[in-house]
Amino acid sequence: MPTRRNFMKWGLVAGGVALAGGSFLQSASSQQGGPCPPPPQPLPPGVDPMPLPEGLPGPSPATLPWLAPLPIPPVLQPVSSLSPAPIAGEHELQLGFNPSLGPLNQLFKIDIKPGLHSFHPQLPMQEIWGYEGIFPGPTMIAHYGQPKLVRFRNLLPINHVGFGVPETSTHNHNGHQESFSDGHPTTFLLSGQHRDHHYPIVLAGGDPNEALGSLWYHDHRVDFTSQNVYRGLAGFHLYFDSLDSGNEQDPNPQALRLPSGNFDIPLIFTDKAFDSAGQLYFNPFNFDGFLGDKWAVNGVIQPYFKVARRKYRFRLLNGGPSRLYEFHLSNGAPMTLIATDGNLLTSPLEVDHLRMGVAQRRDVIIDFSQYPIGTEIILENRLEQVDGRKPTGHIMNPGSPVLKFIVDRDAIGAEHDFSQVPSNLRPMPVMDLATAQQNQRTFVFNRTDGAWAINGQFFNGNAPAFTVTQGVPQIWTLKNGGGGWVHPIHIHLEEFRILQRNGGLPAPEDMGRHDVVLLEEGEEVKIYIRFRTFTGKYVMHCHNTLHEDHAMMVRFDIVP
Ligand SMILES: [Cu+2]
Repeated sequence: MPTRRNFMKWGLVAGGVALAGGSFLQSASSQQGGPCPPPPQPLPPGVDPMPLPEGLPGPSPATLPWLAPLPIPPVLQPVSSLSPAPIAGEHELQLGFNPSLGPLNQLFKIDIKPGLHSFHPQLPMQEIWGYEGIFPGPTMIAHYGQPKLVRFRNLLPINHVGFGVPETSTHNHNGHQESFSDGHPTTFLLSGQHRDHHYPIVLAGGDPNEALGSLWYHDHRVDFTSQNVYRGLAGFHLYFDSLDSGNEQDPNPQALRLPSGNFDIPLIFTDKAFDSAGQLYFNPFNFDGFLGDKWAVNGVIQPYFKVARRKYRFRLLNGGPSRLYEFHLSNGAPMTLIATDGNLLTSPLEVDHLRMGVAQRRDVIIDFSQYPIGTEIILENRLEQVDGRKPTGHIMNPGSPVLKFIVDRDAIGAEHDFSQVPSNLRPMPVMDLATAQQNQRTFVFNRTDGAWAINGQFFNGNAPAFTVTQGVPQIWTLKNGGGGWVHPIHIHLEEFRILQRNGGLPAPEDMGRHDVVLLEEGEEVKIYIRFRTFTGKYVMHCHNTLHEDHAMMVRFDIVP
């Protein structure tokens, strides 16, 4: 799908249309099914085969890949006190909650504020919005049995001009937490206000098999989520327990000892666009979805990451706003998938690609010990997509170069690899399907009157569309209402299991626990879910944040 504009773009970045065009044509002809396609050739530096997305005023300024290292967000540290003191009574479940500091009652503070950010050395430093003023925000770490309270303070400028609104509601995505602390879209903070979110870090149903892993937190302000998250309001929240303990030298015989510490790397992928002056560009009026033409990983465009010859755990997150990815390694090597939506599978799965809708997470192990020093491997996105509706169906090879791994040292001394990838990870919780069969609901996600609806209804945050009895197992059917759209559907408070996809069994990588399910064109899935521990208001919505902002969200209330 080359366009004149794309050839111009490649010419700009590669300094020669002939070089870029030749490489593209070779790979394009191989995709069209010749009898003996030539092997894919690596692209010259700076060349991206992805067509320019629709709806941008023009290509973003040229940037060379691999100029900047991959940033790793800092870990959020506790504070000794908060002033004014938190109010215990406003929290539903006060398990372990005690405003006086103790080892089980950690206090944290996050200021939501502007900060200066570099997306790339060839683009100007510019203002973003971030938790603690940085993007990605500081990584929060949680341990089961250690409840905590986080004070979110909105310090965004009240007189802000441009996309984004200085009003925020912070959602702990996939967290099992009370409604008050969930980040409901309509209970947002105005500039100058704060709100204390209590994260009890409890297991749903008290079941250790329900332990969570790779969560993230992001803005959820009704109607403006896409803009505020695009400006930078997103960060990781990683949960650990006695199995997935975050210590590859854990002496506990139950511990999985997955790669940990400096070898446990969160990666948030966000596609961005920039205007001719190099300033971040967004179009909130494209209700189909917004695509950028630059590949940012942890906030930096096409970074490199120097690795030791050992195993690493990567926690991949599609940070949106709208694009789907299909990640491959440029050398064709498999990756070991250990978790979907951050939740450990029963056993590892070898995969050669990762297809991810917005807000989905995939944890993989890559073992670099098999490669000599000097090896370079590129993580590519091969899924061609030119608009917010859906991918074109074309798998590019080679794909867009997103992140480069450079094997640059042996793993010796402090980097010695004590980690393992056990053949058994975490068992799945038991399902009560007999009861669930008697409690079924169907939701259709479709386009209505130029916006986005669920069962024909637009979002109303002020009243529940339906109620669900706490603890009762349910089967929900989620249907893509058609029209050629893809919807990544996210449910708050509890995870679900995919029972069926289009009437058949789910794929192996769908067999884990999820909080997002991708409904591709015409698809229908049946899921098993139940809502435990808390009551109150929660939401389900499309996580193409442009769809979410234009009403594809439903409030439901959990009742005793
Ligand atoms: Cu959608």
